[in-house]
Amino acid sequence: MSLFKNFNFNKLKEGLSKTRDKIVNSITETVTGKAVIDELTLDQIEEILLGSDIGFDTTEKIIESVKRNLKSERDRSGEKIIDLIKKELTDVLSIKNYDSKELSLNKPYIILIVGVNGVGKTTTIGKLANNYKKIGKKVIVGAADTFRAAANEQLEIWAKRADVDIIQSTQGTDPSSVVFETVKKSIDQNYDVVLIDTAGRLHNKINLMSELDKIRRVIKKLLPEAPHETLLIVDANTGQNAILQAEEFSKVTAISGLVITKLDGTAKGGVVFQIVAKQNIPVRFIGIGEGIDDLQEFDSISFVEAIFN
Ligand SMILES: Nc1nc2c(ncn2[C@@H]2O[C@H](COP(=O)(O)OP(=O)(O)O)[C@@H](O)[C@H]2O)c(=O)[nH]1
Ligand SMILES: [Mg+2]
Repeated sequence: MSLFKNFNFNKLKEGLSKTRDKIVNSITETVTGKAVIDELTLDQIEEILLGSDIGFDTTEKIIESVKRNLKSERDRSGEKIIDLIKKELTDVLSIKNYDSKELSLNKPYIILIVGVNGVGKTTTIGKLANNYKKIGKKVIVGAADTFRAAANEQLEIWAKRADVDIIQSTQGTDPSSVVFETVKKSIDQNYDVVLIDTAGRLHNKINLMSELDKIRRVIKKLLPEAPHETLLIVDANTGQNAILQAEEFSKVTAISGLVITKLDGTAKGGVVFQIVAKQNIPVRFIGIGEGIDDLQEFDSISFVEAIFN
């Protein structure tokens, strides 16, 4: 069940149009008019899937399943093949997602946002703040990206747009002091949701690890069960790099969910399947535009439908 009220299937479909061109339209062309799918057609489908960022493992799973079904089923039409592909893709994404009860059971509910520079962390926080605010939550954001000078200002703009509170910082401040202040205030003043922005420096793994460790320790000192979610933000446009980032971040800290941004206007949406299959981390939200309302809760069935529809 969705928590936010902004789900818009048409917008999702529109955002995924280039991904659809790459995956579905090519497959449809290949199978159209074929009453029976032969080996050659299967090879062509495999080639299309391999070129579509969904990854080798998922492609092989799909091809195996299609072969199995071709043997046993009477219906060997192109349509049937598309259905099988959709089913396999949905399966990949259907790993345990988050339980919406958690939000009401934990107050304040702390969400830590991590990811490399430019992937959309601050923007995602603005969009999330807006969504939580709209469902009646008292929200505060913490500007713990103290690395870039403009980071605080950017988050401040988003906080104003979403009409939520912010703990600001100046460049060079210890991020964990900002985190402490934010979480402390959220406890003292009865906030529901806390969103923490962080700096995304992956150039030095040791640094990143110790910084994220310190942030987590500070949060846990105040709230032992928090952070309730640690979301890794990745930019779909970066394709294989997004997969590497998920790998690297998983090594340095526990990631509870993914946010995949910039799915609008990229043909690399297939990367969503590859990241989930490789890291076994659920996708929580997807970004489909730069506007405040362009973040949706992720749902595997609608996502696959939107690609194929
Ligand atoms: N098209 C599109 N742009 C996005 C999306 N999310 C973020 N952006 C853009 O990505 C750029 C970097 O975002 P920012 O939040 O500053 O990234 P950060 O460095 O990780 O905090 C900005 O220009 C955002 O408008 C999205 O879902 N779609
Ligand atoms: Mg930022």
